[in-house]
Amino acid sequence: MGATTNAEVGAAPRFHLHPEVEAMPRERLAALQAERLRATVRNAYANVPLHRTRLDAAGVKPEDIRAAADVRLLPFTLKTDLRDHYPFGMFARPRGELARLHASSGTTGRPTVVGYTAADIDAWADLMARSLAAAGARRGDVVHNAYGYGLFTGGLGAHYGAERLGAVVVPMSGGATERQIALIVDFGARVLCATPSYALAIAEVAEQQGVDLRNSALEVGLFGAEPWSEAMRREIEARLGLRAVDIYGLSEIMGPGVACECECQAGLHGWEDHFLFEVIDPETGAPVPEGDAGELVITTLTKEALPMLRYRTRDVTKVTTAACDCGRTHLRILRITGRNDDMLIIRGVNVYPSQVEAVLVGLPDIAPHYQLVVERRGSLDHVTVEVEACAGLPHDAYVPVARAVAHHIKSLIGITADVVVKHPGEIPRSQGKAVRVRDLRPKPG
Ligand code: DLL
Repeated sequence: MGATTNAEVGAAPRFHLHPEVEAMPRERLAALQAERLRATVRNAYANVPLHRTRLDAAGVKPEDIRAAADVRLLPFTLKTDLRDHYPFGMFARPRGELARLHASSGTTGRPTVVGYTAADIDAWADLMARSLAAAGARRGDVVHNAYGYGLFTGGLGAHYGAERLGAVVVPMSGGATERQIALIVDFGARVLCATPSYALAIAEVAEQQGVDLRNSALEVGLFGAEPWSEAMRREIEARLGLRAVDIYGLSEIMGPGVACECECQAGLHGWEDHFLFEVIDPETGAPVPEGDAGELVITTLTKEALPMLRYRTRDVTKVTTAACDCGRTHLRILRITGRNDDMLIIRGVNVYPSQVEAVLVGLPDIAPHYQLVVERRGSLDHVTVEVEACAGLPHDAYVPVARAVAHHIKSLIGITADVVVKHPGEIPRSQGKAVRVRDLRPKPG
């Protein structure tokens, strides 16, 4: 298993679950988008007062939408719009016509609440099944689902998708890591769904227990819900003996399965028959040229209960429409570097936690667990990078290792950071989304 199996899977013929849409010529995809965009704007205009007011102010009527590019006529929607219209003010269907609600707690104030009709849940299951298949999952596979079940969209999103694919789902949720490992082995899971940080925590506990998951049936992992680096991908692949695939989504738009990597692992196919993707300059709102970094903006094309017009995700990425070796025609979102709001500015240098991760993972003597502590010293922001010693590293090596790590960070990212080496196990492990930044700066206002 392990590396050999990965090679075999990589050589397998590229399987498309929905071949007629996944390989649709881009001109036909654009025509489908135009038609669905018009219907979405019609739904939003007729049923959501906020959208109607904004569209009227912009002088745009649903009939004005003739091409996919006309999305640029539409006003943006922000996360604060959902909060301001808590709980159901942005829904285009009355409560009695909904099949499900999800919510995310957020760090401040009211949660963000999202709703789905039965048809929305059905489309989501299809897209998650398509994503699982693109990653290499197949009918009959045992899918161990360690995404949290509950208001978070990860657990139920992956669950319905795996069932739709015809896989056998183990609805494990996060936590009870030792039990997870036993069940992965005993049930012969071929597919693992988890956040990348939790996947690493599973690998670590397995190693401590003397269980070599590289010898298990695991071959494919769908990891997402938080930013992670290529270095982290290699680390997880080496320690779990599987192909680690990146999966993206957000509850405001649907949940997991908005975009997913295929077996080529060369960027996440954004499913353009259901969503319209743009990348904009966050300052001006203007589109950036293809391949340039900017903020991802997503418009839903089929959602009934919660149509979203040009939702500002705050996620920073690049996209490409270049052909992929898998034969899918849908554009690829390159790895999400981080969120606008997670970006730190250290002495004028913009830094995302995932960039620090890329430097840390794979360095000798330290384990791939870390946290950034940000403080205000005088008028400047200062960052301390807390890393963890590998088991067995002698104490008198901690200071020289810290110095070496600081040197790598300075030379590769260009920032000066204090580095503190903690004892093995001292950095908190996540069961879901990892907390990468402890921000001790005074809150504005
Ligand atoms: O995290 C949905 C999800 C569940 C995606 C399971 C993938 C797997 P939210 O809790 O609403 O939804 O958080 C969405 O998480 O705007 C990104 O900032 C971040 N995020 C999600 N996937 C990725 C990824 C789920 N692959 C927010 N890479 C998004 C980087 C990601 N960031």
